[in-house]
Amino acid sequence: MDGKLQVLQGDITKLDVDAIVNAANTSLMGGGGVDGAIHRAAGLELVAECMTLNGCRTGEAKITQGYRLKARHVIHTVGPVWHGGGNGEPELLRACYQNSLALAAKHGLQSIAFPCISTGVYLFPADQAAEIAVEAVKAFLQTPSALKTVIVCCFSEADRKRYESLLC
Ligand code: AR6
Repeated sequence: MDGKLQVLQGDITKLDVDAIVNAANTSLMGGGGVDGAIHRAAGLELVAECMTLNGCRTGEAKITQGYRLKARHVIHTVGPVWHGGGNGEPELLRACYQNSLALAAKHGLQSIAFPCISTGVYLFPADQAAEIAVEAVKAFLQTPSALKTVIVCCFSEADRKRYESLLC
């Protein structure tokens, strides 16, 4: 592998990386969960830039500056809402990781941190989401790009252990 996948437990808004990924909604106007935490920490300039982006479709990704965050950029992606798994949810979640990584690489970013997209209020089953995330990141890291460090930033101990068990 060209780059490295690491697992951390903590608050993604505190990370000093080139980009943190936001588990946003299609409006990009902010919300609860990690989205709310990122907007609170970044300040109102973030929502002002988001207003210029015309939203974001599920599975796609858009980039902004990081404003008051330590992270230089925020990559906003919209995970699928879980409706039982037969509505393309796994493919859409994989696309969130792939499109966020491709956007980071296109901008020459070297480090990126992801939350556990869709596994909060969007109710994607955590085990399946973690498998998809790890597979998508590992596949991306097989191809040469500027990205050297990919972090999965777990909020809960349960998520951290879930990812650690997939990586060992
Ligand atoms: N740092 C890292 N992870 C966090 C943090 C944090 N500060 N806060 C929460 N998490 P969710 P979703 C974890 O619900 O399921 C928003 O309202 C959380 O424990 O934030 O993709 C948006 O606007 C969980 O593991 O995102 C959308 O409407 C993970 O982040 C909707 O929620 C994702 O939980 C998106 O739902």
